[in-house]
Amino acid sequence: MCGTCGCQDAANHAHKHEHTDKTIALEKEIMQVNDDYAGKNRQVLKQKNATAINFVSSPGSGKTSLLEASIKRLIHRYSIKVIEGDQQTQLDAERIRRAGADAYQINTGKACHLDAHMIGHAFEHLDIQQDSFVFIENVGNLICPAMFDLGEAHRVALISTTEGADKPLKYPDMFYHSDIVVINKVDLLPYVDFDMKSCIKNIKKIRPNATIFELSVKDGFGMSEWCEWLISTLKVKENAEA
Ligand SMILES: Nc1nc2c(ncn2[C@@H]2O[C@H](COP(=O)(O)OP(=O)(O)OP(=O)(O)O)[C@@H](O)[C@H]2O)c(=O)[nH]1
Ligand SMILES: [Mg+2]
Repeated sequence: MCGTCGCQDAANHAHKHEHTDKTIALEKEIMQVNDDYAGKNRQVLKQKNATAINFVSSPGSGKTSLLEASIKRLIHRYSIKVIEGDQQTQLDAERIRRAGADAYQINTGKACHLDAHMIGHAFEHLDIQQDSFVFIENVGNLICPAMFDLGEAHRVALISTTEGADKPLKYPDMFYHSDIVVINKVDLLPYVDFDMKSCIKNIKKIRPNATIFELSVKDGFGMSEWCEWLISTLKVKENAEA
C-alpha cells in the first residue's frame, strides 16, 4: 500500500508522487529516536520504582474522568503525578490538580500524539516519588498515539459505550498495543445500541490476552476492581518493609 496516499496499488500509480524507500527509512529513523527516548524514560522510572501508565482513546471516552476518580480514591495512599497531552489548553491539567494530584500539561500544537521526548521533559517538571504512579493522558486520537512508546509499563485503551462495538476492528493498532482495555460509560447501556459481547469479542480478536474492565466512572461501577489492578501494578516494598 502507498504510505503517502493510501492507494492499494503503489506500483501502478496514475498520479504523481514518489514511491521510494525514503518514506520508510525516515519513519524508521523517527521511531528509533522515539524508542531511544522511551528507553531513557524507563530508566528514570526504574530508578524510582515508579509505574507509568499511558491512557489512550478517542476524544471524550473518559480518560480525564477516570484519572480524576482514580486519584480521589488513591491519592491518600500513593504519590500520583500526571502528564496531560492535548493539542491546546490547560483544561485537563487543571481538572487533575482539582482532583488532588500534581499535573503537567503538554500542548502538542499541530501534533496528534505525545512522544517519548516530550515525556522526558515533562519528568523534569514533576517530582516523581519512590514507589509511585505516573499517569500519562495521551491526546484524544485512536490512531497516531499507538505508534509511540513513551516508556510506560502499561497502555490502557478506553472505549466508551457511545462509540460503537466495532472500534477495535477499525482502529486495530491502538488495541493491539494496549494490554488493558477499559469499556467506559456502561451506565449508558440502556440508552445506546452498544453490543458489549461483540465489543469484547472484537477486542480479543485484536489482542487475545487483553485485560478488560467494564466501568462507569459516573456511578462508580467497576472502580474498585480497577483501582485494585492499579495498585497491583505498583511493586511497592510495603510488605518487604513491614
Ligand atoms: N455517562 C457517563 N459520562 C461519562 C463517563 N465518564 C466520562 N463521562 C463524560 O464524558 C465526557 C468526556 O469525558 P472526559 O473525561 O473529558 O474525556 P477525555 O477522554 O478525557 O476527553 P479528551 O481529553 O478530550 O480526549 C464528560 O462530559 C464526562 O463527564 C461515564 O462513565 N458515564
Ligand atoms: Mg481528557
